[in-house]
Amino acid sequence: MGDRTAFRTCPLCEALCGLELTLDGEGTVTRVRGDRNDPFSKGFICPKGATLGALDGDPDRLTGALARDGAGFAETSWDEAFATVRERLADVIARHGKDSVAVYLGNPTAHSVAGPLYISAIVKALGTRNVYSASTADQMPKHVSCGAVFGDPFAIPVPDLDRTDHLLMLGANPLESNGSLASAPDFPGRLKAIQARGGKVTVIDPRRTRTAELADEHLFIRPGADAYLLMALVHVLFAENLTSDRLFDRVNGLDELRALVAGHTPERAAGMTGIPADTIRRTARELAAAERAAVYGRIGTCTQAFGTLNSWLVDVLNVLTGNLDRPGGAMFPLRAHVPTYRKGRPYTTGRWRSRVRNLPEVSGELPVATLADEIATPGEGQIKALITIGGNPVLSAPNGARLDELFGGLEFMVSVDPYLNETTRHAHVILPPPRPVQTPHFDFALLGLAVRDYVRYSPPLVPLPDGRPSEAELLGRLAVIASGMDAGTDALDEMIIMSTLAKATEPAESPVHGRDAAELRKMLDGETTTEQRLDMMLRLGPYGDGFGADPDGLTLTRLRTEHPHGLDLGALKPRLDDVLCTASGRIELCPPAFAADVDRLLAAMAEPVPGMVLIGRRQLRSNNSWLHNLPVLVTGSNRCTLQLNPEDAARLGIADGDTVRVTSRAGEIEAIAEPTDTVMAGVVSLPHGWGHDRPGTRTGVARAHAGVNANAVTDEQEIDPLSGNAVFNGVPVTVAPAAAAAV
Ligand SMILES: Nc1nc2c(c(=O)[nH]1)N[C@H]1C(S)=C(S)[C@@H](COP(=O)(O)OP(=O)(O)OC[C@H]3O[C@@H](n4cnc5c(=O)[nH]c(N)nc54)[C@H](O)[C@@H]3O)O[C@H]1N2
Ligand SMILES: Nc1nc2c(c(=O)[nH]1)N[C@H]1C(S)=C(S)[C@@H](COP(=O)(O)OP(=O)(O)OC[C@H]3O[C@@H](n4cnc5c(=O)[nH]c(N)nc54)[C@H](O)[C@@H]3O)O[C@H]1N2
Ligand code: SF4
Ligand SMILES: [Mo]
Repeated sequence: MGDRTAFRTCPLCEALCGLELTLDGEGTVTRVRGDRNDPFSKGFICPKGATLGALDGDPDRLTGALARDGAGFAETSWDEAFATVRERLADVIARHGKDSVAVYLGNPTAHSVAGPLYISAIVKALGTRNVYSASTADQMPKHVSCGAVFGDPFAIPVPDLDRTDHLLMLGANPLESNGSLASAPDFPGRLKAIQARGGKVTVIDPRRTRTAELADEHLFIRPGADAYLLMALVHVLFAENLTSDRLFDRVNGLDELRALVAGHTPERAAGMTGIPADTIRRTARELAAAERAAVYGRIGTCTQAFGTLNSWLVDVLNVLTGNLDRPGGAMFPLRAHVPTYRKGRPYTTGRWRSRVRNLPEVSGELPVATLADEIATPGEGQIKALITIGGNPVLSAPNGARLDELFGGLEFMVSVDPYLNETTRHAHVILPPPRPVQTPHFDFALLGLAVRDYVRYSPPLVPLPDGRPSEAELLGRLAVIASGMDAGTDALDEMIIMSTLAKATEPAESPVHGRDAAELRKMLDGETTTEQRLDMMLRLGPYGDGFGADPDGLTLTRLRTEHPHGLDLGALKPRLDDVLCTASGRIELCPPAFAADVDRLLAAMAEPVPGMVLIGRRQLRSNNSWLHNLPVLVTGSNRCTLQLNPEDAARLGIADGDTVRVTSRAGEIEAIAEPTDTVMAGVVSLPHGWGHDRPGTRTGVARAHAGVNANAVTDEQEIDPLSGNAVFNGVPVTVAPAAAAAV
């Protein structure tokens, strides 16, 4: 067999780029290019996507199940691996109860097909309250704010990049990250297009990033101070009568909000943010004056002590300027795979609390910042066993170094992960998913955040070897084991399909209202039950065929055969009525819990300002902790250095390339210094996801470019209390030359 060309979505980040792959007769990827026929990405590709072949063929990728064997690991059969998991989990639960088993879900579980389809089944079957994920190290503040303001934690407005004239962007660096909570292939190109049509891009960031350099204006901000700036912008809109009443008949809390921001003048914010009061006033005026404007805040605004206030105030600005839910503003994408006839119930948090620190539950999980406490603290409900799925919390969680110590003492740990890395080295059983080209791809989570309505399905390109479970089968099997049943993933899928169809026949607005679920079941198409579930979701969705109700509507087969490069479903459409599901049916502009948290913001003004704070930094040719094993990605600018302002370097006696010691409440690390005026004075920046020098891993390239673990100094005791989110930005540290510190 000769070479062949195949197409699929890149699974690596949130940008949803279409890829064109060349595979040889053995199924090895020999070339990767952008898919020029993808209507959304139009051929765009980044250096990471271009290495998908290297990732797919990485010789360190695990090819079979591993079981702990003394100090190391040995390959074991899949059946034996699952039997061990079944036995050991049952044993821990029998002795310590359900809450003694914790689950940690990492970032790739939000990108995979298997994650969104089986995680809730696993969690439900375990019946544990100890559910943790990378979401509380990332975007949880946005879920909590959208949950309160719009009623739905997934109703996250995205900037309508292609039609806006004015983008105010805080804590985001899409030139490196390629965008987040706003899926936009070629984000950089879309920013340049705003400028080309005469619009303005403003970036607020403690670093002059590549995005800031591209922008028309960049304002340095002291880390963690965004809420002061945002409050002041709202203040100016009210004080100068710059608000638009376009949405005022849809909102509650306008007067409360006006009163809340009354004292938050630009002068007050200037002291905290380092941005002059005049500049804040001008920024508010420009935002209000722009015909079509969007405010967009990302991880820099979430992973800090006031993450929820920031996330909320970003949308407050979009509402007050009349830009929410209109073209060129901030809009709600319409997902092809989620029915619109079913409204959610209003969102609440705190339905239960964590055992040790009494932190509220959010979206069914507890903050990853308290995972270590729950493992370390004896008593009823103490975590004794852990399931990790696509996560590397030793390098990604706040004070991951503490987890690194604690994981070694767990009675049982099982990891679903393709690598033997810093986290999975503690597991007793590792269940590796197959290669990317052997795996189907559908962006359940990200399609709801895309800046155009769009859908694409990527079937597996290479068949699985006999007996090798897909990731769906791995996770399905874990769910079945957790529930104590003795069945396969197919049986679980069958139950889920039948109950979903039965429920879908009930609402009067449903396209299959009153129909027979068993008949609908027979109509489902797909080579696996995973594909049949996807077919079901698409057919019940807003563009779906409604199982024949709309003969021209979408089915999985139609998507696959007629739109192998993806289907563009048009620019974002106003859909506030569909989305709003607060108890009042209105936009809650001033939720009481958020207003109350402003007291904390005021109190923080009286606290001493730390002399030096740590922030993070993403790099184009990296992806959190797990692309460092690809030789082409760990060279050049992709380096784990501690950036600091030359003024600070001079004051501390630190020269370029010196080893410096960074100390915080949580820990201490040594890193190589890189003075640069792109970082504001008083701030140091270290990328996360490095620190590949732990013993017992099987990632040779990463080990040779180990770097240091930034999360050995971030502090798990600091959180944003409303969301429980980790604080990675604004961590107080001291920095000194390593030699001097040693004396
Ligand atoms: N190449 C690459 N791409 C990635 C990833 C990766 O690791 N590498 N990770 C992926 C993931 S998991 C995510 S969540 C996304 C994140 O995507 P982005 O949100 O775009 O992430 P960053 O590039 O880290 O940009 C955050 C910016 O916030 C700034 N910042 C830090 N503290 C503050 C602050 O207090 N206030 C303000 N206003 N800004 C602050 C930082 O200097 C940084 O420039 O990227 C995804 N894409
Ligand atoms: N200091 C600091 N820390 C941070 C951040 C920061 O900005 N600063 N960012 C935070 C953010 S935004 C995030 S999202 C988290 C990420 O936190 P995590 O998700 O815990 O960390 P990752 O490094 O993304 O680890 C991904 C793991 O999934 C595995 N994997 C890759 N592909 C697959 C797959 O297809 N299936 C399965 N089952 N596993 C797979 C990889 O081998 C790796 O072990 O880190 C957070 N940590
Ligand atoms: S931008 Fe993201 S989705 Fe696009 S090629 Fe790069 S890693 Fe893949
Ligand atoms: Mo993330």
